[in-house]
Amino acid sequence: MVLKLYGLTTSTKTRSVAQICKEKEIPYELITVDLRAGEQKLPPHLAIQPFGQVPVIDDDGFILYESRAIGRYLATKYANQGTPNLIPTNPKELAFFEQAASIELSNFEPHAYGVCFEKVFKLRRGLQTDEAALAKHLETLNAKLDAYEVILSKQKYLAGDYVTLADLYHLPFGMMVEGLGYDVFQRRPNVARWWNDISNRPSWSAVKNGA
Ligand SMILES: N[C@@H](CCC(=O)N[C@@H](CS)C(=O)NCC(=O)O)C(=O)O
Repeated sequence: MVLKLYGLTTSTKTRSVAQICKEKEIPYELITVDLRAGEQKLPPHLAIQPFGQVPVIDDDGFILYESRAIGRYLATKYANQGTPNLIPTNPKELAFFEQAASIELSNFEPHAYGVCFEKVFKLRRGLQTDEAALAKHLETLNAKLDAYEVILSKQKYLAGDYVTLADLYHLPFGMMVEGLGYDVFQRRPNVARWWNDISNRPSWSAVKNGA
C-alpha cells in the first residue's frame, strides 16, 4: 500500500517529509489535514498524533509522527534506493551525522523558527511582532551561522562530505527566513555554497511550494 502522509502542502514539516520521500523515491499519498479548520485537534487526528500536529505517516498500518523520526525511518527502511547514506552506517560517520543533526535541532531551528514565529506565525494569528525578540533571534542565528561557516570551510556538508538528513532538515525554516529578506546564508561564503547546494536539490524544488 502506498505510504500515506497526513499533512498540509503549506506546512514546513510536511514538506520536510515529502522531500525525503522524493530523495528516497518513495511514492506517497498526501492526505490533507486542514490546520486552519483545526482538524489536527479533532479526535480522528488525535488518535494518530496525540499532540494534534502534522505530519504523520501511515506505512501499511505503521503510524509514526515527528518529522525527524519519520525521516530517519524512511532513510533506514529504504536505504537501498534513492539518495544513499542520508543516515551513514559507518560508526564514525554516523557519529558525525548525530552531531550535525543535534546542531540543526539545538542551534538552528529554535532561532530560525523564532524569526518565523515573530514575522509570520504571530501575524497570521492577528498578533504583533515583538521586535526585541526578533532581533535577539536574528542575532543568535547569525552567531550560530558563524560557527557553521567554520565547519563548512572544512567540509562540504554539515556531517561531512556527503549530504545527510541533517542538512535537509534545515530547508523549511531556512527558506522561510530567507524569503523574509534576511540575508543569513549568502553573506558567508561557505554557508552560501552549502545553502545553495541543498536548496537547489530537485527533491526540494519539487516540494518547496507545496508537498
Ligand atoms: N516537532 C514536530 C513539529 C510539528 C509541527 O509543528 N507541525 C505544525 C505544522 S508544520 C502543526 O501541526 N501545527 C498545527 C498545530 O500545532 O496545531 C515535527 O517535527 O513533526
